Amino acid sequence: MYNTLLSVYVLLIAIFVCVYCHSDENLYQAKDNLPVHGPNQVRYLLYDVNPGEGFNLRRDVYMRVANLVKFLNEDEPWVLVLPPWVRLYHWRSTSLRPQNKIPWREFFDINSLALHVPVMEFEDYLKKVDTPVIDEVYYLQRYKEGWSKWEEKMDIRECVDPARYHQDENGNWRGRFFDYEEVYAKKFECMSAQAYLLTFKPFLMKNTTGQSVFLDRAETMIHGQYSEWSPEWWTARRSMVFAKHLRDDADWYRETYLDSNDKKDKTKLEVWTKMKRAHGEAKGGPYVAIHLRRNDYLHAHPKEVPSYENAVKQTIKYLKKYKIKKVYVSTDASWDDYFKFKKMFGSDYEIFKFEKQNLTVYKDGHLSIIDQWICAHARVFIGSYVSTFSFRIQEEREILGFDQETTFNRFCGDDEPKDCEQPTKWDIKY
Ligand SMILES: Nc1nc2c(ncn2[C@@H]2O[C@H](COP(=O)(O)OP(=O)(O)O)[C@@H](O)[C@H]2O)c(=O)[nH]1
Ligand SMILES: *[C@@H]1O[C@H](CO)[C@@H](O)[C@H](O)[C@H]1NC(C)=O
Ligand SMILES: *[C@@H]1O[C@H](CO)[C@@H](O)[C@H](O)[C@H]1NC(C)=O
Ligand SMILES: [Mg+2]
Repeated sequence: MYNTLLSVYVLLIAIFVCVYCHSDENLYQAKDNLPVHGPNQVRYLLYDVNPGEGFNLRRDVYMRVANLVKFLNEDEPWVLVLPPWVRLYHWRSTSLRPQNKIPWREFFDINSLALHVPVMEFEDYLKKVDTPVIDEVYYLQRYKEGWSKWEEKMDIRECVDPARYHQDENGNWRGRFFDYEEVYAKKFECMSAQAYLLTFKPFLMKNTTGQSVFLDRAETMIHGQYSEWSPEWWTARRSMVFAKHLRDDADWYRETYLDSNDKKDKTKLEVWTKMKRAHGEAKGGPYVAIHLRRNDYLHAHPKEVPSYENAVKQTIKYLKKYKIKKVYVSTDASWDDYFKFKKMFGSDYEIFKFEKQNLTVYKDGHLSIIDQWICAHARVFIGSYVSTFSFRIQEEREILGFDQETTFNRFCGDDEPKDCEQPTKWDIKY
């Protein structure tokens, strides 16, 4: 009798707990993720990327550096210091909130990143070190003489490009350092490199001695064997979960305008270390999402960018095939262009684009992420040719478990064949 009662009790508790165990509240808890060694033994890796690069290539560079830090931690405790976001080339909207010195937590879930490697915001690094100093800076660059056959190599060399760093009267090195003017470095070198991320590990362990090392132009470092085809790349990618406040805003929009939520769409998020979906498990919301890249893309890829008329035609083909009436438009076009485009669909379809609903002030990076999250949850997605913005959406859909046919689609340019070459299907690897 007592035993039965007890098991009923246990069952009730289990049910009660499990109502919450799957809720999206606090998927990722803060924990002390720094390596458990004496504070003086921990070393810090900092990095930056060519200022001209956009948001979504930067996300790929993060994966390279994160995996380097992961491999370093197999032998020594290193912490990855997250480079604050500064105003990027595409981030032109002027709002009351300046688009510089943006910490990573505004865009990504730091506790999720920390399940992959130890990470720290730059602000926290500055608090930790007292003096705003970085011990060693290496500016990665090409080989001046070029190359005839590709081989891995790295050498300290004279700077090829005009110096981005200079020595002040005290012998300290000054540079951009994410617009933190007080920050300086003790040592600076240019390093010509043609190398995989793993090759930087022995260099950092043996050739550098400072507690903090900064690799500038980190996009020079390439994935090598840890590319999109590898589980290591996907592990780093899966850890890049968007910040909860942005997921929440995008989810709210899906529910309010697109009749879409995780329960119906079978897109419920779990902690990424436990999440493993088969293709086709996710259904997605009843809308076609398109990423229509404009602006600089019109000049960079004129042959592959469709006219608005043609983009409407191509979208309608998908709407008919999947018997859907709603379109979500993610684009960097102006609102004027968007309204023209929207009209071209006529009255048979409903067209949507995220706009702020209240006093929440979004920066361009926030809006990119909200657009990407909404696209990632659509029944079908159509992207733009070789856009890293589209690629990141496609990966998100791989993580959520969509049928690949609904993910790896792109618009064809007006003069391309109607069945133009579609994007490579990058299989998620666990
Ligand atoms: N909100 C929003 N921004 C976009 C969109 N497409 C491009 N952008 C902006 O333009 C930038 C494109 O640069 P990048 O991320 O490098 O992607 P790529 O140039 O398309 O490979 C993004 O980071 C955004 O700031 C879009 O569909 N929605
Ligand atoms: C790193 O140190 C080794 C051993 O001293 C040396 O051979 C190598 O050239 C150094 N690498 C660089 C990039 O300086
Ligand atoms: C403001 O709008 C966002 C979505 O755009 C929503 O998530 C949030 O709850 C709204 N806040 C208030 C106070 O209405
Ligand atoms: Mg770009």
